[in-house]
Amino acid sequence: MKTQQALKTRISAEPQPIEVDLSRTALLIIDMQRDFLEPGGFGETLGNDVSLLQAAVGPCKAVLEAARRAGILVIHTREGHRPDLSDAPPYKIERGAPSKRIGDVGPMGRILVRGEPGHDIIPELYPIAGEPVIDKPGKGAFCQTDLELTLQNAGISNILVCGVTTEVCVNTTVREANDRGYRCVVLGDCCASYFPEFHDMGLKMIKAQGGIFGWVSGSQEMLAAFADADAGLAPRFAQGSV
Ligand code: TIU
Repeated sequence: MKTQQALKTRISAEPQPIEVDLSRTALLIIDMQRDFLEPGGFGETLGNDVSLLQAAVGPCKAVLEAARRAGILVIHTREGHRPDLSDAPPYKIERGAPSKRIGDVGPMGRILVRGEPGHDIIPELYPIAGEPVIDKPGKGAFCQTDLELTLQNAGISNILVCGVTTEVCVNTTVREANDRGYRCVVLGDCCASYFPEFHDMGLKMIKAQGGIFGWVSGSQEMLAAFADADAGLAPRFAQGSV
């Protein structure tokens, strides 16, 4: 992070706008890996149409570039396992009837295994120096990782969440983060699912009941919030920002 100075802004969101200090805000990009977004990876072995996830790439890239310009902490996650699969629960490997199982060799290397081409983040959103990459064995990014330590060390209290899939790793991570005291703003068009109806419901679940797990916004709203902060408009929102 380039600055620790308060950089307050207001994000238009549902169920209500949220005022945040960008110096205490991280962008968390969940599992934008070739294994989920490209043919021949884990997502496709499960029987999914991976092209559905492409919709999130452009909006995610726009927010990523704005976050980098603003100097906020950017964190990427990757779902995957050790080559010996010692951190993969047996049921995760055995369950269902995928065309290839975790650890099998596919066109992008071994499915969902760290170090393989398919496990890597897509080129459009590739991490740059200074952006932590959290490898996670499960769906939630807090489970058996050092994400929380990384957030604490950076003084983060707000998380902007993007990535795939909306109802699986995004939802699980938001629920984990919410219970740990983080304010999560999920950028809806920066997330995607193999099931459009699950994407819609996944977002609705987060913002229902007064924002039971967090807030839902979008890339355009977030870009406007970055621009407001950049233009020095934010002080009018200073009261009560977090
Ligand atoms: N299958 C599915 O929808 N998702 C996952 O297995 N992982 C993530 O969401 N990253």
